[in-house]
Amino acid sequence: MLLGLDLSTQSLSALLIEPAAGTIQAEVSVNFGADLPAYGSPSGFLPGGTGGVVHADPRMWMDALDLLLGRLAAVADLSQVKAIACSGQQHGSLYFDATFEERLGRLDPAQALSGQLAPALSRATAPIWMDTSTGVECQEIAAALGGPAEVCRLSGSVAVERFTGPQIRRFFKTEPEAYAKTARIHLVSSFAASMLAGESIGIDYGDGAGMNLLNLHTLDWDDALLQATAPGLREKLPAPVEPASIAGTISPYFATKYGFSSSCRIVPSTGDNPSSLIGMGAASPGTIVISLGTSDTFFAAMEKAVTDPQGFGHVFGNPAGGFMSLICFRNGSLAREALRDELGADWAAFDRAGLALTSAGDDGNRMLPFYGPEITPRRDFTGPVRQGDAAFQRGENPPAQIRALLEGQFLNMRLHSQWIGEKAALIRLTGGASKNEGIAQLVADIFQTPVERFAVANGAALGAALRAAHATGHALPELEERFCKPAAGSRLEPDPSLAAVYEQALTDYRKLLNGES
Ligand code: ADP
Ligand code: XUL
Repeated sequence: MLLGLDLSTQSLSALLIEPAAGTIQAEVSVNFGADLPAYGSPSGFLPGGTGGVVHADPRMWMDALDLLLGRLAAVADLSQVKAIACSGQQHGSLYFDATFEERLGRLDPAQALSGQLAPALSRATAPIWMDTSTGVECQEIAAALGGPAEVCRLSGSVAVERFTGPQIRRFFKTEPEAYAKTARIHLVSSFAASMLAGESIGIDYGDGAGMNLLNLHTLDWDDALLQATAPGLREKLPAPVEPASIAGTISPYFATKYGFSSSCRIVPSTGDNPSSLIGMGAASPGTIVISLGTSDTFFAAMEKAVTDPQGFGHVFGNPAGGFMSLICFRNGSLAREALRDELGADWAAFDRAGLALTSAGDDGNRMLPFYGPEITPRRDFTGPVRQGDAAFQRGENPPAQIRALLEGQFLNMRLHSQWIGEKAALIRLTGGASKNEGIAQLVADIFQTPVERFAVANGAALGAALRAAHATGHALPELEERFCKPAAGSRLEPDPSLAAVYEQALTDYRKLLNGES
């Protein structure tokens, strides 16, 4: 059996698979808010941060690992686990002093992880991906490199507030003494693997590319980026590692405490989006994954590594080799819910029957579908921008508002993914809104690409389990064949008669966004 763990924003989950049979043997999870209330983090982070600061308590993640493996050991024989891989929320970082490695190496199974590792924290809390406090640091890093385009060319992304490099720079500037005491910096994902291995494990090219520090051409830390970020940084970072490799063997702590075999292997971790790419069966170019969650994300394996000249999209290492694109849209379900509540409507109004009240491209009613600041495109919207007939512009005619919002969202996604320059054969849709048939059909029509939906809810944990299997000798195409199946009857074909309508709508949308109409 192979084990995949996903340390995400709100929970830590485990998925145990039997690769030859293609079966999921066990699935357990720990919810940070509900299971570990003492950390005062109902949504997985410490509330009340000011100036864009969003941090989490790393001790909560340590306790969660003990709790999770205790639950898993109660339902499965962990001595049968050949290898473990982890996935983690991207960009978040943990800071440890010089005692960390030694503490990791002599963990006592009679005690909890948190009591033994927390004393090594040189920064009590960990900034996570929701943190937007580093605008100044992003500008400083870009300036040091001669502009944002150079940061993007080297690292695959312009300097971004949530990315780890700008976060490290802010720590160095605001707490120089604590930074100087820091001997080891981990990402959430590499920290999870390091606990399991009892030694620091390297950072893979998938999650490493979310730091503005990894040079995508050399797949090593980039000296110019390191220097622009903070002094002495190379020594504090674990080395970048090939994702499909064996990084270590399980620590005696976990073998003794939870019954793992002492030969169980630890595979390098990756970020939750790269991991989902594998879990959604999209490891090879040609399949796009669109996740309709709180925010919407778009990602796909890339044929060739190109970067977004506008600086909104990102390029990460693909854990299966090569590269992947990732584009985040902040106003996903957030905006759909805002309009639903504004109109006093329900999700049925966003589904097939509701959308059937209007027609595609509805008489030129267009909307820039943003209820607050957006990151793609990066702009401080304060509410939707409407263009169309008078009633529509006044916010009347609910069916037209809903269609314009949804069309605006997916036209915006199509427009801002054009830099990738590849036509996909298939879209795999996941996340809460993907069960909505009307929305799924709209995605198929606007992209003129078939859409499939998935049965497995936790693509990141499944991706981790498949990576553990891949790294221990199972072929990825066969694993995908067995595990990455669309839900029966979930495939939707695009309506070819709408191709021209949405081509025109895309042109109109672009003009509205650029203020040309
Ligand atoms: P998260 O990003 O928190 O993991 P999920 O992928 O679980 O989010 O998606 C949850 C969201 O899905 C809800 O907040 C809700 O807006 C949306 N949602 C749920 N059901 C529907 C539906 N039938 N139609 C459209 N959106 C839906
Ligand atoms: C990606 C990002 C988020 C986190 C959430 O850039 O910030 O998707 O990975 O888990």
